[in-house]
Order: sequence, then structure tokens, then C-alpha cells
Amino acid sequence: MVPPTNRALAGDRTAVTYCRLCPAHCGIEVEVAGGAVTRVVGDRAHPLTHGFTCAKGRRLGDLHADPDRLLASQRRRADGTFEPISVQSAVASVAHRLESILQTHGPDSIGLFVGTQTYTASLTYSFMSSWFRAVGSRKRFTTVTIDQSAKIVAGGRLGVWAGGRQRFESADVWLLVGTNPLVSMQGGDMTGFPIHDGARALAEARRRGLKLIVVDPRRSQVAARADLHLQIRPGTDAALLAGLHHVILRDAHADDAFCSRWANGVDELREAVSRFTPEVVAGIAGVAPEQIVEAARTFGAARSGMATSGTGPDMGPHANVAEHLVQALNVVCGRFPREGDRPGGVRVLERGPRYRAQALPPSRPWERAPKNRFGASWLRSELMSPVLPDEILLDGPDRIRALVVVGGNPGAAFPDQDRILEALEGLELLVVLDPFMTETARRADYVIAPTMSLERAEDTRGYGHFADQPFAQYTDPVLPPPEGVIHDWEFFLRLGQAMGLTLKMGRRTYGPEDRVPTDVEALAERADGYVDHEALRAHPHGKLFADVPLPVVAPTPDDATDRFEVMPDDVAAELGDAFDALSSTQANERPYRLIVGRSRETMNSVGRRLPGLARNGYNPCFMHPDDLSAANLDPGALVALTSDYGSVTAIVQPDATLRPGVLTMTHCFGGEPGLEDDPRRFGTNPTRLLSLQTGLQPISLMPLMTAVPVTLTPV
Ligand SMILES: Nc1nc2c(c(=O)[nH]1)N[C@H]1C(S)=C(S)[C@@H](COP(=O)(O)OP(=O)(O)OC[C@H]3O[C@@H](n4cnc5c(=O)[nH]c(N)nc54)[C@H](O)[C@@H]3O)O[C@H]1N2
Ligand SMILES: Nc1nc2c(c(=O)[nH]1)N[C@H]1C(S)=C(S)[C@@H](COP(=O)(O)OP(=O)(O)OC[C@H]3O[C@@H](n4cnc5c(=O)[nH]c(N)nc54)[C@H](O)[C@@H]3O)O[C@H]1N2
Ligand code: SF4
Ligand SMILES: [Mo]
Repeated sequence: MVPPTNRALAGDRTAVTYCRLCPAHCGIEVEVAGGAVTRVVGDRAHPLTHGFTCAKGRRLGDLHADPDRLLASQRRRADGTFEPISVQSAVASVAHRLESILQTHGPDSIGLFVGTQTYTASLTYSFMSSWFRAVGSRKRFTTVTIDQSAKIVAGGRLGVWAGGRQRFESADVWLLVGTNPLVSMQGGDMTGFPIHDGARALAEARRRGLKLIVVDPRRSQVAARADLHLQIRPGTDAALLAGLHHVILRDAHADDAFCSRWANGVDELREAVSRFTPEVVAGIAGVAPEQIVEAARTFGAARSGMATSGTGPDMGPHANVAEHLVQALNVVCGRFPREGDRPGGVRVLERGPRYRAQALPPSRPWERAPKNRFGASWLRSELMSPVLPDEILLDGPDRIRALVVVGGNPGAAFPDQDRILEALEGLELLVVLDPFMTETARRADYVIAPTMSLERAEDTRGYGHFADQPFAQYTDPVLPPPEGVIHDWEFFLRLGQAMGLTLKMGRRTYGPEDRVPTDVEALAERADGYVDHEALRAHPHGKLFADVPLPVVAPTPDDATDRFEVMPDDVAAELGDAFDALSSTQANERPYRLIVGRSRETMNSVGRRLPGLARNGYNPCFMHPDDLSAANLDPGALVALTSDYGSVTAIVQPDATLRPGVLTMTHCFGGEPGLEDDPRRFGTNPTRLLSLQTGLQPISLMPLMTAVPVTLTPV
């Protein structure tokens, strides 16, 4: 089903390409012998990554050749076992079943869950989205809303700057709150932190004088390289950030000119943070008052540089208000590109936004957005993912009866594993596109076996905002795809055609009778940037295109009157609640706080089963060595972790970079409940400790995923 490409893929050779497991897109060289990958090394000629790779990238070949990989699509039999089927019959059967559900129950009875392995695949996202638009359903979910939905809420209440973000590359200071980009490679629009060979970029920046401030309960890889590390108690970010605002306003570090032109509510902010003196915050967050003052002064006194954040504050108990205070630091200190400045990110393969020196007002889309049958809002054309299980399980005329999951494994990744598994089992039809029989795929009626990255032609379109230089790269497929697999994007096109739908993408439409393009054609057809596809293909290592225009911020329009709202009433009320909750002296009977954190060896669940990749083979529960000895535990001991909601068993290991009292365990391990419950072999799934019922954030309905109170008992 995969159309033949026009390049010879046979023979032993070394191919130049880039890794697509995470947004860093590291240049790699792939040695191929006998049709399989024998070695992956960094591409030293890559203009941005200079040969840098990580352990999981170097195991890409093993991931493709994994003996557990699905080489054909699967259909579930009546007895629950699976049988292989051809892609043609899978497309036809899925189309038929979806059409019948569509006819009886309408488009909103069909759901789509978009996982993280779609984001770096060049064509999947647009074909999948246009298929879903053609179906006419609004029940779209992505991992973004079990991740950092606080950023949507904060931007919606504060407003955003139309001039883009400042550049790390020319900043004097940078504040990272609960993000570890040297491991997560979360950069670009998310944090502005360079992700291409980030350690080297950071070292260079510090040599020219950049001051790095990191807020994290763990001395993470990036915290270890910071000028100032505030090793706070988990979940106290809102208080710490309020403390930074307190000192910045008190010591006159605010950018008064910027605020008086662009911001409302600075007096309300001053009032709201007045209680958060360095001494009070020190008591809450467990760091010295001098550190808080120093962080505020270092940030406030700099000329440029932003405050940015990751999952740490956004998965915590006061996520929306903590994230609001992060973004508000940039407003109060005027940390945005002005007229004539160059904002961060350079697009080469697509046209970027038009940057203007102007505030866009709070949009509060949830106050106007349509609501689902139990009152949850659509934001950015998706429903907040935490409501997915209820959308399936709670009765109603537009209940989701069929779900398509692509590049995701909600059965492992979703908070409250029991509930999501119950929901997946309650569907009339579950279709999962995944190369592996995951917890999600095992519950599917059809599992579609897709190509993997080295079998696809792709380009770096969509990632321009992650690079500070005009970089772009195209890659041919390196390996011929196994016979029974199909590109994800092609599955959606053929499914649409089988359902009689026309897919619309920009100027291009694909109707039921149209020929299915090759991936090279499909990539070339959507090119609308500064470099045409032929030119791009001439540079296998990728290229810095010197003649691509660098973005510049246009002047403020004469009629610009919109302003940021730095402390609206609802945020002030939430900050008040956070103060009360955080300063209450009542001891929680669960003494430890379990926090989130990514491992370098895995990309969510990708790589968890590759022998020798994850250092221990499982995901340990790390704790401070002093906590380990106080609890009389040896490294490798089995313990039970219990939250207010659930209980798991895990293996403890020491980690002196943690703040005492803090436990950390990476997610997406653990495997099939009941079948793979051995934590030493399969690891532990921390989502079993999380609740979708209680402790949800307002608006986003985000559950508590970090700073989770737990008890630990030896087993
Ligand atoms: N190697 C690898 N890279 C990945 C992923 C992966 O699984 N593996 N996942 C990708 C995905 S889906 C995402 S969303 C991004 C996430 O990207 P990041 O948010 O940068 O993720 P982490 O590297 O886990 O960094 C989060 C940091 O927050 C800290 N933290 C935990 N709780 C708190 C808290 O209460 N307050 C504060 N201030 N800090 C806290 C943790 O100690 C950790 O160092 O990474 C992406 N990149
Ligand atoms: N406890 C806890 N839970 C968390 C988090 C946490 O920090 N703590 N983090 C949350 C976050 S931020 C996120 S984003 C989610 C991650 O949620 P998901 O994105 O759902 O997680 P993954 O397990 O990485 O799912 C990716 C799936 O894609 C498959 N895959 C790989 N390559 C391809 C391909 O080419 N095509 C297709 N179709 N599939 C492919 C993989 O086999 C895997 O099953 O997890 C969330 N869950
Ligand atoms: S997974 Fe590793 S090698 Fe691949 S792009 Fe990300 S950092 Fe680079
Ligand atoms: Mo994520």
C-alpha cells in the first residue's frame, strides 16, 4: 500500500537523515546493511546539532526492528484475539463501521485522540485533521490538554503579545520554571530555550553573560548549570512566583513605560501579591528569602530575557494561577520584542505570523465557547482531554461511540488508568494507529500498523519556531517499509476516500476519486514558504538558508488600544485560595510529594521496552538517599505508594539531586494491568495514583499530576 518511492533503498550504505522522536530533530547518519539499521550516529555536518544525539535516538534502528513491531494491521476476533488483515480490508471495514455509527448517531459520536507521535510526522497532522473536519465531528482531543493547558488559560486571561517572544540568543537573563529542556527538548515557542545541542548553546550564552535561573524541586540537568537554582517544595510555584512579583514591584524593577502603555491591573497585582513577602514565601516554598530576592532582582534588573515554564508548574495544584504569574512577569518587566526587533524563531518552509508591537487582549474563549453536554468547553477547537472518559461513559445523545487514536497511548498516558481503560472498553468501535500492541491497541477493534519514521520522507516544516536560525531539512526514507504497513497520513486519506469524503488542506483538496500522492508529492504540494522543495532536497544535511527573510516586529498600529490584564478578579481569587492552601500549617498525613519528570531514555512510552535503553529497565521511584536510609530501605527495594486515590508498587532508587521529601517517577511505564504488574520488569504506571474526579483546575479541568501527596510503605 505504500507507494514505491523514486529512490533506491536497497544495498548497504550510510544515509543522512534526522531523528523525529522529539522536536530536537537531531541530524543523524544511519548505517544500513542487509536491509536493517546497523548503527545510528550524530551527523557532524548538521548545521544546528553538530553531531549531538541522545541514547534513544541512537536506538532508532532497534525501535524499527523491534520483534514486537506490528508488520500488518490487526482485527479483533469475537474471542478477543487478533488476526492480521490487509490494509485494504482494514480501510474498507473501518470506513463501513464509522459510516454506520455516523448515520445513526451523528458526527459528534465519533472522537479523535491525537498523541505525541503525530507532532513530528510531517504529513500525519494535516491529513488526520482534514479527515476529521470532513467527518464533521467536534470531539477532538489532544495530549496538549493533559499537558500544559494552563498556558491556554493564562494567555486567555492575560492577553498575548503580537510581537512574538524574545530570543534566548541575545538575552541577559532566562527564568525556567519546572522545565528541563536539556532532557525534554521542549524549546521554541514553549520556552525559547535552544534545543538543538542545548547544553552547548547554554554554555555559549553563559560565557557572554546570560544569567540562568531555574525553579525546580530537583537539581535537574539544566538546574545544575544555572546561576541560581531555587529548589522549591513541589506545588508551591504560585507562591514563589507571587513572591518574585512582590520584590520586582517593591524594588522598582517593573518596566513602567511598557506597563502604562500596555497593561491594566498592575495595582491589583501589587495588592494581590502584597502578602507574598520573601519571608512568607520562603516559609511556603522552603527556600531562603535571600534567594527569592536575588532571583527577582536578577530577573528584574536585566535588560532582556523571559520567564518561561514547562510541565512542573502546569501540572501542579495551582497550575492556572502559577502559569499566569509566569507570563505576567514578562508583561510587568516588558520582556517582549518591540518595533524593529527580531523575535525568536525563523520559518523557512512556511510563512510565519505577522509580528506587530501590540498587545492582543484577553480572549477568554471559554466564556463564549460552546459547551458539551456536561458543561466542558471547547478550547482551540478541541475538548479538554480530561473529559474524554466521561464523553464515552456517560450516556447522552452525542456520546462518543467510536474513537480513533493516532500516535498516542492514552491507556498508559492518561491520568486514572482504570477509568480510561474502562472507557476504551466501552466503545462500540476503537481504531488505533500504532506500531505496537500497547495498552490502548489491545482494546481496539482495528489496529492499523503504520510506517515508522525512517520509512518516511519528511521535512522540518512546522518546527521553524523552534530554531533561531533559518534552518530547514528534508529527508528521504532510509528504509523500505515492511509490506503490510501504511503511512498514517495515507490511512486517513484512503479512509476519507472510502467514506466518500473530500479532504481540504489549504488550497489543495483530495477527493474520493483522486490519485493518492506519494509522500514526496504530498510534501511538495503543501510547500508555501521561502524555499522550494527541489532546493531543499539538494541539501541532505539540512541548510541555513541565508536569503530567507528574518522576522521583524512591525510598528504599533495607530488604532491599537488593547491591553494585557495582569490581575483579573478570577486570577486574584485563585491566588488568594492558593495562599490559604499553601500557608495552612495543617500537616498532610501523606509525607511525600510525587513529582513528574521525563527520562532521557524514553519519549513518553516510546522506547520503554527496548532492552538496555532505560538504565534500570524499568522506571524507578527515585528518592533522596537520606529519605531512603530514614525509611530503612535499600536501593532496589519494593515499596507501595499510596495517594488519596490509588496505590501502586514501585522499586526505589537513590537520587541525591532531589529535594528531601520528594519522589519522582517518569510516566508511561507499567504495561497491561493484571498481565504486566511486575515493577522490576515493566515498571510502574504513576497515572494510577491520579484522579480525574477531584482536584481539577478550573476551566482546563486539568488533574493534579505533580506534587501528589503519597505515603510510602515497604512491601
Ligand atoms: N526525553 C524525553 N523528552 C520529552 C518527553 C519524554 O517523555 N522524554 N516528553 C515530551 C513531552 S510530551 C512534553 S510535554 C515535554 C515536557 O517538557 P518539560 O516540562 O521540560 O519536562 P521535564 O523534563 O520533565 O521537566 C519538568 C521539570 O519540572 C520539575 N517539576 C516537577 N514538579 C514540579 C513543581 O511542582 N514545580 C516546579 N517548579 N517544577 C517541578 C521536574 O523536576 C522536572 O525537572 O517533554 C517532551 N520531551
Ligand atoms: N503520570 C504522568 N502521566 C503523564 C505525564 C506525566 O508527566 N506524568 N505526561 C503527560 C503528557 S505531557 C503527555 S504529552 C502524554 C503522552 O501521551 P501519548 O502521546 O499518548 O504517549 P505515548 O505513549 O508516547 O504515545 C505515543 C504512541 O505512538 C506510537 N508511535 C510511535 N511511532 C509512531 C508512528 O510513526 N505512527 C503512529 N501512528 N504511532 C506511533 C507509540 O508506539 C506510542 O504507543 O502523557 C501524559 N501522561
Ligand atoms: S530523540 Fe534524541 S536524537 Fe532524537 S531528536 Fe530527540 S534528542 Fe535528538
Ligand atoms: Mo506532553
